[in-house]
Formats: sequence, C-alpha cells, structure tokens
Amino acid sequence: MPGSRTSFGTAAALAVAVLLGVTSSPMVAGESLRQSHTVQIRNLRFSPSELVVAPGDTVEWVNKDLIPHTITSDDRTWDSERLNQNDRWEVVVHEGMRETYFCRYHPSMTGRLVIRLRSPG
Ligand SMILES: [Cu+2]
Repeated sequence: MPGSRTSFGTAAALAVAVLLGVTSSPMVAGESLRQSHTVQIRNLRFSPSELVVAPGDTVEWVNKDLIPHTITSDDRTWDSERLNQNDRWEVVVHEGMRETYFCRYHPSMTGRLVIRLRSPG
C-alpha cells in the first residue's frame, strides 16, 4: 500500500535526522500520520460514499447542495445536525466508532467510513 511506504520513508528520514543530531520535532512525524479527508455532498449523494480512514484522521463533510442535509451515524452517536449549503462539519475518527451513516432528511443517502489501523511504519 503506497501510504505505508510513505510512512516508512518519513520514519526512516526522521531516524536518520535524529542520528545526525539534527533538531527536529517528533510531533511533525506523528502529525503527518493523521490524514484529513473531505466528503462532498452533492446531488443527494455523499462523495466518496465509502472512505478508508484511520483513528486520529479528520473527516470533513461539505454540503454543496442547495438543500440541507445531516451526517448521522446509524447508531446516532455522532451527528452533524442540519448542514445548510456550503456548511462544513468534521469529525475525528476513533477506533470503535460507528462506520455507517446517513442523512436524516433523506435516509436513502448513505455513506461509510472504513476504519483501518494505519501502521506507524
Ligand atoms: Cu440529505
């Protein structure tokens, strides 16, 4: 998986920097493992409707429709409430959270976060 290679490369580069005594914040490497994702809501669809994420990642939804929508997990544990046109809402992914979600106003609109652990490299 390309992501794993990149993560390993970053970790390796950091390890080399540390060996060389180069001042570098380990937080930078840690932060780089946390990815940001955007899901657009357009024409009554979530795009992408299925998104692979890892715990610690941020997922942001933006409503590009004229009509309001919600992003609501199937078990209602996370819910954006009403999002009007161009409103944004984000959630930080955590292990064990419900992956499947829908829009309360249009229950045929569904999406899924596929949560996978990402190797630190
Ligand atoms: Cu909707």
